[in-house]
Amino acid sequence: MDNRIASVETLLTCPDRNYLLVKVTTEAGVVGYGDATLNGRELAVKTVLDEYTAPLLRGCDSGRIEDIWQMLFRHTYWRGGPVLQTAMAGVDMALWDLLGKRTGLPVYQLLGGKSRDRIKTYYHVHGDTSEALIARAHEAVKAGAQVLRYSFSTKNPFHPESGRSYTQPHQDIELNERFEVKGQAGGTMADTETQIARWETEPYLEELPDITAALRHAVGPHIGLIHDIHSRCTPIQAVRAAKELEPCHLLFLEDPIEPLNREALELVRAASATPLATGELFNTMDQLLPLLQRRLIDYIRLDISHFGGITPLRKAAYVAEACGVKTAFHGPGDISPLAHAAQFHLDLHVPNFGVQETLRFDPRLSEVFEWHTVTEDGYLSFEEQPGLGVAVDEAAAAAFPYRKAFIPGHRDEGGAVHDW
Ligand code: KDG
Ligand code: MG
Repeated sequence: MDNRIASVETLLTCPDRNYLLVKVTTEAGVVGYGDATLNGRELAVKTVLDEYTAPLLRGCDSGRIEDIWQMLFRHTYWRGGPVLQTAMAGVDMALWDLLGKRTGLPVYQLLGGKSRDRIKTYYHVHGDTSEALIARAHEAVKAGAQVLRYSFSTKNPFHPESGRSYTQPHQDIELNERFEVKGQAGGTMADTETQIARWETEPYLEELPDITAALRHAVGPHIGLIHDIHSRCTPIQAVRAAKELEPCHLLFLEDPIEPLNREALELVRAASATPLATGELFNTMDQLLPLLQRRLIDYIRLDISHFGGITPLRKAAYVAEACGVKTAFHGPGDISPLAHAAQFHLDLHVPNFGVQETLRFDPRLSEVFEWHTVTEDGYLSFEEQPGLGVAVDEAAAAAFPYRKAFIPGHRDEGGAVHDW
């Protein structure tokens, strides 16, 4: 069989939101797919892939996955950053998918086999008020959820007439009896230009401890609770939040401060025993390594599409294992089912798996992607197939053309830019 790469192509599709897919085909006609979606900057990644990566890869041995990763990372000289790493991720996932299809094995088997039988997941619950949030949490727990990521809206003290108007990002869910979930990421897509919402952190910090305590009381001690501050605190505000949430025993507090201000995590760590998680904005190992070496976090929130693919994510998980840190890979709506599937394979394999964020995609996605997962009692399992196990219908993908969209932004009441 001729395993040399014949072509690397990109497919841009927008069934409900934009996804950029990479398709690698060998001379023997075997095809692999990967996800290269960078929400709000899809065309930049597409240009890298079409103009620079595809010509480099033609004729390479598709089985030399590590070597290709190293070549793409190091021969460009300009390495790292979300655009280049997302492009590499798409190729890397496609090559693992292709290897699985060539050998007839699921990717987790190629990685070294299972360390567990099923994957503990978490979904988002959101309420505009504490009561609404608790009602949502009860529904989720009744449907089998064991871990919940909660968010809420905060009263606007400057404009009380506007009600609860400071809202955190969330991808809330609709539940059915088997805890199959339905919904899409809230507030991650604006049509033609960046939409601006208002945000002030102090009013939110006033409400956070009481709402969390009420939620903990409502769901009892055995449901894992996760809260994502989404970079909205200064370091000292984050210290306050972590200390005040300590009695609520969170599974973890995510991105309490701006993730690239890594040094400041030390302050939060020193101040409280609230477990910490970060990493969804990291693209390369050098961003993560100091946090692991200094034991500043408990969970790594990297995601496969922005960290360069299966090859580096696996290494990051192994290094985390050596440091006693678990995985909680980022699983938002703005990466495609191919990326979620690739993470599920790693979740099954890595010994230090912690929990997996996930969602049920918009039903329109099932026209483009065919994959089979089941979640029962909060645990996900998927049907075994060679490769990643996600079939892509290219004609359906082409029927949903790209629509330019931007991630919304935030400004404070004085009009200054605020983290999202
Ligand atoms: O596009 C941004 C989303 O991926 C992000 O807001 C989701 O923070 C997120 C999470 O933890 O899922
Ligand atoms: Mg997050």
